[in-house]
Amino acid sequence: GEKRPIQSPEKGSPIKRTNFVGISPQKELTNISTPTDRPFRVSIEGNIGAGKSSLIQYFSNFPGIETYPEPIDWWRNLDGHNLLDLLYSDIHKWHNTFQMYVQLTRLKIQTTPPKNSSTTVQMFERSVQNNRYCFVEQAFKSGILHGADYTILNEWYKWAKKNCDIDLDLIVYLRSTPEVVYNRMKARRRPEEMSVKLEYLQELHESHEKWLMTDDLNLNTVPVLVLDADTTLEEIVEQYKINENKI
Ligand code: D5M
Ligand code: MG
Repeated sequence: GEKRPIQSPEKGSPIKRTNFVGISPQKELTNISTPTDRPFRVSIEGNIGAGKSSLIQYFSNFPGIETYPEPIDWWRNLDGHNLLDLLYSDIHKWHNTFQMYVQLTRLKIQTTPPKNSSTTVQMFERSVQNNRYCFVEQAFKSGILHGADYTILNEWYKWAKKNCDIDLDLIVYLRSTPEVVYNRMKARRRPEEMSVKLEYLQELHESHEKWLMTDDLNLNTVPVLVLDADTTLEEIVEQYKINENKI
């Protein structure tokens, strides 16, 4: 069920966690719990190019951890349709279509039972929650998504949250600077993303910040481990190791 930290901030005055690296102090002692009936669920969150896939890849070799990279190949080839390419070719036209499918694929993945009985951790690259509070929120705010589509997506989200077990136990936020990830994205040269502007990454950064760096319990009640993702993968992993014993 719902997990609540002891203190809830006054409405309208969210606590900013500035440059925080480590587990949210508000939630550290009260909020991290190990479920008994299923593996511990972690989602890796962060902007485009923050290093989520690399971190997931790194942990895929650990015993007991099952990793679930974003199913980007499903989005790129849905019965011959490249939804990611459509999205960036005309974002106003295709955003809602893209969300409908991304949401479905994330829901499928996040409700997947563990493949092995020895699995103790399921680690996801992004989440159903991410769709709702990052991409959908950003798109609505910036006028990409019509209010009707926004409302429908939110209704789907609310229904899924209530009727499917999509709870997360920990969010790892790879926190980055938009300019840094913009350069990484350009260097990665994924063809579909070549037209993506810095402003888009800035908006996504803001939606991540609002979702994960303020203590608005309407947006997030899952404990957040914040790592500085402007550094190299080695340094990110080092930060993860330092915090490992707290988890
Ligand atoms: O890359 C994943 C790519 O997929 C990137 O171009 C963002 C895009 N993406 C992922 N989820 C969404 C949603 N929900 N809406 C719109 N676009 C999305 P990565 O480098 O893993 O972030
Ligand atoms: Mg990725």
